[in-house]
Amino acid sequence: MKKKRADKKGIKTKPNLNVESPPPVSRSVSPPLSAPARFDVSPTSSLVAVIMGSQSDWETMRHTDETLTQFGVPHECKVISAHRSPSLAAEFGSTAEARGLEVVIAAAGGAAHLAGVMAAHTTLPVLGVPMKSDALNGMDSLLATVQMPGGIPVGTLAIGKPGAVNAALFAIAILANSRPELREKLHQFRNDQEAKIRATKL
Ligand code: RP5
Repeated sequence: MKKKRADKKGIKTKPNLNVESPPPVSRSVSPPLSAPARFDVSPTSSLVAVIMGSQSDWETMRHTDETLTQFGVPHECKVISAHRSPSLAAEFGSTAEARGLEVVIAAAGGAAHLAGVMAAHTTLPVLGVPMKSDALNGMDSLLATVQMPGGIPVGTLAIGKPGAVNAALFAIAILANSRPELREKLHQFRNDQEAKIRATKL
């Protein structure tokens, strides 16, 4: 229970609430942080979008680009940051399906929220690639990407280059469900891989 204030003689007193309020401060209402500009929703020939939080991620994500190119999968690569360009991220995610994309691959490092933000805005399959960060070797990126709340899935791949390559192969496997020619290329890829292992002499 709260005790009432008491003066030095022990007589209980009420707090003085008659304090003059300070003069009103003039306020102006600021415009929104970033005015939403509509993303170009015109259809794309790309089946896969490869997006990354920074240009510094390209050194890793070029392996996704190269793998998709190797399989002849039409794709587009863009820098979109969940934190530095939040409106663009929301626009890209929410228009991805209407543009004709079928898979989104999203790479980010550190507080890596890009894949999660994409998944929040689209029901297309979203594959997350955690970048190997300087500070924590990619553990931060991995946990930020993989620990999604139930209901908003992100398929998270390995940290760095293996994840970048596998994100492309996973996207191709998804597309191959309705494209026999891609299924055939995937089988050939696996066979070539095995042949190399069998032929390895130490
Ligand atoms: C993330 O922050 C990016 O995905 C990148 O991995 C990391 C560092 O970005 P930069 O400071 O190199 O632009 O958003």
